[in-house]
Amino acid sequence: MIRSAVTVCLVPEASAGPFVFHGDLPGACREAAALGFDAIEIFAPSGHHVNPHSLQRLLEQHNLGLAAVGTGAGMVLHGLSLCDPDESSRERACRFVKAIIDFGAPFEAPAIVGSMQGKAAGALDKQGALDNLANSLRELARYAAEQGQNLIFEPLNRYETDLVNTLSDGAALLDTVGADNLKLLADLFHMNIEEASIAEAISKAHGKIGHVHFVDSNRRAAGLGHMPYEPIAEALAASGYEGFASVEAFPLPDALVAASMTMQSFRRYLAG
Ligand code: LER
Ligand code: MN
Repeated sequence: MIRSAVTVCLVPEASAGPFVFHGDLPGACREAAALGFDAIEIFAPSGHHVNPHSLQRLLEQHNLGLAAVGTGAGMVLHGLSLCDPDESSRERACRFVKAIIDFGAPFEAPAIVGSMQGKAAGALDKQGALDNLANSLRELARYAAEQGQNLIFEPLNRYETDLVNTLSDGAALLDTVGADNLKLLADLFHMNIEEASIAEAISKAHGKIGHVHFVDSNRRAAGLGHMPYEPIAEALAASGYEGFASVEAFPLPDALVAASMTMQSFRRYLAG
């Protein structure tokens, strides 16, 4: 069974980012539960920002899970990346992600590595950057495995990284890293830009997908663009995907409409 989740951004510097709820964690949990979501996904400034006991109470109160925790604030706030040519900066990037793994683990919520993969961007040759990234991910996947957790790696579109743009690039990286608990994130927005066929890419990544960002072609809520959801849903079902479909979309026309549109599309295409 695929479960639904909705994103909550707690990073003021990312207030223009593609997250449904911003700033108010208790309010977001209340709305998410009222709309029937199973879980929230948090984008936090660090692994130390949210008090785990308060979060536990909040989630219990609303019967919600924690689907995943984003690590992108390491890049947005501190310019950290897991492919950095400087070893001590790379270590800082790994420490930042480890703190988020520690935060998520008691909630069984994996950390997501998206923009923290960094870019080669001329500073490094691409292979050198990919080697650094693979070494960082190997260390982080081992760290997550010690806590019984997956680590989620997200291919991003070409305007955000020059390293890993497609699920098949991601699958090749997973092979290099060689950790069973390292899984891919299929973000339908990035895939709409990069994949020849979103459904075929999902089918080929069979068994390797650990999380889905459920969104439309224009990064608005599912149903407000031209994403071909039927073949995508069929491909996810055929591959036995049982993780979260988490809405990472702009709060347009507002957060509540975006969240409830997504829930309608989730029920239409992915639930049951
Ligand atoms: C994060 O999940 C994402 O999709 C990225 O576009 C953020 O940079
Ligand atoms: Mn995403």
